[in-house]
Amino acid sequence: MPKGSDLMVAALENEGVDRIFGVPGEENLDMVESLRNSSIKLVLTRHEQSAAFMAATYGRLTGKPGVCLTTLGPGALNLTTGAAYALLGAMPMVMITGQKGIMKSRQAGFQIVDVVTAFKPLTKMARQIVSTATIPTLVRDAFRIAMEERPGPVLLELPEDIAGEEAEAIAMVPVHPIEIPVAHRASLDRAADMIMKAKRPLIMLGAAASRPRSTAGINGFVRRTKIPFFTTQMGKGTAAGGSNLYMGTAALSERDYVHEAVDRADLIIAVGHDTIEKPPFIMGPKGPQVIHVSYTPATVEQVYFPQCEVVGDVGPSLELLADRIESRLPNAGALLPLREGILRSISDRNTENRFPPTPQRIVHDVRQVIPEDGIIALDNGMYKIWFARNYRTYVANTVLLDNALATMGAGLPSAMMAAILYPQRRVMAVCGDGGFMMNSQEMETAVRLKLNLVILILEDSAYGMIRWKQAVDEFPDFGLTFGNPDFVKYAESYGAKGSRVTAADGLIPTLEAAFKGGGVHLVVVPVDYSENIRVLVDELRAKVKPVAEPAE
Ligand SMILES: Cc1ncc(C[n+]2csc(CCOP(=O)(O)OP(=O)(O)O)c2C)c(N)n1
Ligand SMILES: [Mg+2]
Repeated sequence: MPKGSDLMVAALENEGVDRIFGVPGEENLDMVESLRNSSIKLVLTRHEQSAAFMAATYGRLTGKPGVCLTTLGPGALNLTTGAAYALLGAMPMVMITGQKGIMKSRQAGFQIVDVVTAFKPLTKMARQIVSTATIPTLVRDAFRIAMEERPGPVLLELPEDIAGEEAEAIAMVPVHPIEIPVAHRASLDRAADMIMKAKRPLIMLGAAASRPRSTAGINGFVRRTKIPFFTTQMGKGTAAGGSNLYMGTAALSERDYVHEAVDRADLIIAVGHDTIEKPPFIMGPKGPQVIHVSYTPATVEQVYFPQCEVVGDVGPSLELLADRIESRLPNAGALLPLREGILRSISDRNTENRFPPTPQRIVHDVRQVIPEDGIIALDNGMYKIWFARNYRTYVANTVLLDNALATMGAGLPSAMMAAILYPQRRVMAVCGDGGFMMNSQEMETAVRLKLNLVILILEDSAYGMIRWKQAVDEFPDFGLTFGNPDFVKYAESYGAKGSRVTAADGLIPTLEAAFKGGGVHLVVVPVDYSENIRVLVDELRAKVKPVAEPAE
């Protein structure tokens, strides 16, 4: 006779789950035993937070929920940041947590936290499983909810007595494909009319444009309309940035070079914009009109209130929109003359030979060693603005960054997930010395899994981004510096390799050798952050007043 945990694992197999990330506790032991007898691999991590970051990244990259597993109380609560990461970032994820038995209580209140309630504001659904009979339907529902637009995390709590209880063999709920409806004809006609009347149209590609299902239709729309485009931080790569229509990425909310185009546009077609991102531009009473094209209606904010909405499956809806306007847009390229100036300003001084290198030089050098389909996964720190702004992308989802929760600590786990999914591609985690140390213990997991992965650490011995903001706000320099371990020895102690860059022209050969050598290789490079003030404050302030805002 099957037990509850067997049904749970069968239901996960029914969903096509191949891996579960996590740290089991004694309340999960039935589940672990059922997994041992299944086709699903249990991938142990060294902290539940990284299990959640990995599962969420699986969801982000595949469109199907990633799954993570923890025990009750302390283990479950370690998932909170990962849940918020998936919720804000719209990444499908299923979390399975243990709990003490619910039919008898022989340990009183020991370790018991109301996990389901704690996760209500961090999930699309959080439910306790109270009977084995409901497992197949609850799991099916959990996966549907996690996946459907707007995607996000769900939590199922499996108490240990339900997991261990003998159960009737119950049939699984078959999985079938679900198509998303295409936008209504009236909204397409209205949008087409606005675009044909626009004098200076511009496309913006936002976070939802990066969904694996959207990218083909978006590329077609850009190619057929020939309207120039810019991206948000999380929309990078959705249409080939190598194209001659790419105008830049909005890493700041205003007054960066890309905003020269934004400010002059009279119409912005915002494809997949999700207002969880730090605003890529600020709408005002006088600014450009906005057409919101996405899977779900716009969220109206003080800074975003579109005048027209095209709601439906983004790729096919854009195809229908392109059918209406292709070859009927005499002004499509009106903003293109600004392109060269914007891109030139951004690549300014990116081969300068000073040591320690500037962020611009580091971005430039990283691009040299990452092929077009290679993936970089950024943690959160000052360098994220530089990479978002300066790093050109050619393929969707090749820059994994978090401009939603913007949490530190996700860089390494998200890179590890990418390395698992794409073993043939070069994958690099880019971390600050602060953010890396928040989940550096996962080096052991990466080594154990025999991943090919380069970890680049930018060392300034400080929480540099906050130190920058402190200086911008004219506070004295205080309280934001720290010491670091010897990163090379630290890597070696995990059985990884480690290298330190010691000259301006040393980064490219060190990274190249690290990729060629294979395995897990940590490369540490000191960074000269004086450019943060020179470019992102002084230069942009001189260009247009007042000062630029930091990214979070
Ligand atoms: C978990 C978490 N804690 C704090 C912050 C606030 N924060 C944003 S960037 C940053 C500093 C990052 O330092 P580091 O990783 O060394 O990168 P750097 O800016 O120095 O390049 C901090 C503390 C955050 N975003 N996430
Ligand atoms: Mg730092």
